[in-house]
Amino acid sequence: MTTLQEIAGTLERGEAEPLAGLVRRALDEGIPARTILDDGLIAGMAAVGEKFKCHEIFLPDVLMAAKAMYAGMDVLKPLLAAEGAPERGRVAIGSVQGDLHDIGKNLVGIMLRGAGFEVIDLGNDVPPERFAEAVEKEGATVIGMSALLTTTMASMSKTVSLLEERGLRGKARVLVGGAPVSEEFAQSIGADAYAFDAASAVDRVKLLIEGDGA
Ligand code: B1M
Repeated sequence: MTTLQEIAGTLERGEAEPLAGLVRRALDEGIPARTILDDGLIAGMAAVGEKFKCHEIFLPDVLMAAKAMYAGMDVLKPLLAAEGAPERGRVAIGSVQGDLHDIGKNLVGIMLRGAGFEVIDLGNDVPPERFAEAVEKEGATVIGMSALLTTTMASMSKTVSLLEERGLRGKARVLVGGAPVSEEFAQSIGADAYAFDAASAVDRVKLLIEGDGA
């Protein structure tokens, strides 16, 4: 079994401490941080999701896996967020109202910071008003919303509408992402961009802030 497979399996079993050790071992073996993230941690979490869907495991198991995921991400964080880049713009990110899933959103934050953007992390279960406030009071020029539940995707649309009502669309661009979200959905609610994963979120934010992005 490769170290990456061991990482995925250990995450599935929710073993936080051994997982952190395995991630360190993978780094010592010269495996790049992004590969450990994608083919170890995220692969393990995808398997957790499948097993949860099929009722092979239950909510406490998923929580343990999430805890282990964070233990692994903590080791990788300094490597994913390479220091030293100048600040390039202010991005407010959050998991939308009703949504407590924050691992993907936090990854997006880590990658954006690493690329030199200032990130205001609004946390999870973020109502539309709070996103609007981040533009009005904190000067965010990009709003990044994450949703993992099909039921919470509607909150993205509500946020876009609220930004429009308050005349904030000219001040901040809107990026959306998360497993059930798609390019088509993003277009249907009038978002400016959709990103499939954290790395492409960085590319999209660069375009939104520095390019024409439309
Ligand atoms: Co939940 N959960 N969960 N869960 N959970 C899912 C999402 C689910 C697909 C599992 C399943 O059935 N297979 C399912 C949703 C079904 C649906 O609506 N389509 C589900 C459910 C049903 C639930 C509950 C309702 C369960 C219950 O209570 N009965 C409940 C809801 C709670 C709530 O939010 N109100 C619930 C609870 C939980 C836990 C709290 C136990 C835990 C979350 C812990 C935490 O986040 N701190 C949890 C977890 C861990 C999952 C799974 C297993 C893994 C999610 C994850 O972190 N993936 C998930 C199954 C799955 O996704 N396969 C599942 C790893 C992460 C890196 O990926 O978040 O997709 P992801 O982020 C990706 C991309 O999506 C993208 O970048 C990241 C990769 O680089 N991305 C963005 C994400 N946000 C972005 C924003 C962007 C751009 C890209 O721009 C701003």
